[in-house]
Amino acid sequence: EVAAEQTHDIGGPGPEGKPINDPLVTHIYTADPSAHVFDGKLYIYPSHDVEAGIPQNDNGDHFDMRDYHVLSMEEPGGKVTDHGVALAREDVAWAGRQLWAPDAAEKDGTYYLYFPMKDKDDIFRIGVASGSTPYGPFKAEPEPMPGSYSIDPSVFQDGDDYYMYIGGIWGGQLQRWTTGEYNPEDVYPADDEPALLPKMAKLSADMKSFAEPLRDIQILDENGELIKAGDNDRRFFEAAWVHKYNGKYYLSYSTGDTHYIVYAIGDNPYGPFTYQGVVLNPVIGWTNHHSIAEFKGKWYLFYHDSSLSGGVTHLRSVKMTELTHNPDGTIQTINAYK
Ligand code: FUB
Repeated sequence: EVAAEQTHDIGGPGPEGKPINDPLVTHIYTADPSAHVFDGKLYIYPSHDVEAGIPQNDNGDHFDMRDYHVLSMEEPGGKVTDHGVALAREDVAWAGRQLWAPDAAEKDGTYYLYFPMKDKDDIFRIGVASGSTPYGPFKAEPEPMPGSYSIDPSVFQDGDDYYMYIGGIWGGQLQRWTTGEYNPEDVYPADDEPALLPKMAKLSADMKSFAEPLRDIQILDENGELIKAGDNDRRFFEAAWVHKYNGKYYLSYSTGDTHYIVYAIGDNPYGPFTYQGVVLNPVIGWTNHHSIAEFKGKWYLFYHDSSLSGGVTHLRSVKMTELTHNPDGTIQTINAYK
């Protein structure tokens, strides 16, 4: 079902102080765009932001989303189609609250939607749902992925292998899993200790579980040392995303409270990854969350900001803009505004 269609502008520059790029859609609020090309068409799997009337706090309770819509487009800058509700909270047996940043993958003609949500005990888990089209509807498995926790799943396909990356601190609860078991207390390293790291694992052949234990993804500085917890401009916060360019693996992520999207480069999907620099400078709104994908021969950054809602942090809109890899493999930093 086509709920809305809209054209948009991904070119710049806009007037002084205004966003360079238009929201991809304006009839709903959308965030955390995970982009993939399936059958030559671009599909975006965003969060669907709503005003739930919940006061803002550091746990992100105000991000109380209830369903997902999938967006698609045939051409960059072309018409955007909203395919309507692809999965709703009430269709998930283990549902508690807060449908946060999702991602999707395709294998053998089946499409998988991966989503973080709090279970009935208010613990974030990763769910999986599947369907026969890229835009759903998706049918959720009755239980979360075994052994899954925290938020922001993203799936990277490398040949025949699929890898899931997860994690987010603060409201994303990663700091409650430092022993491997859930601990309701928040345990953070000291500023001069290594930062908490995102986790990853290869997916099983049926795409519904981890094929191996989740492991840390090491993010190193220029001296080969793990980035420290107090290095807020560079340490991992949430929104891990992996893309491959010229045989190298790029891990990009949000630094959360310093509001950057940054990236690190490695030689394989497991890392280690060495920090390189900033992909996207801070945007309007607290969160910064992105994906990177190649579409029709060009690379794009998919991101969000809160410009459409006048700066309301939990009412965001997804956007896209071109991303450039330099000849040496580094990425040119993007400013969302003039
Ligand atoms: O959209 C809810 C949460 O906000 C996401 O899971 C985080 O990455 C942040 O964007």
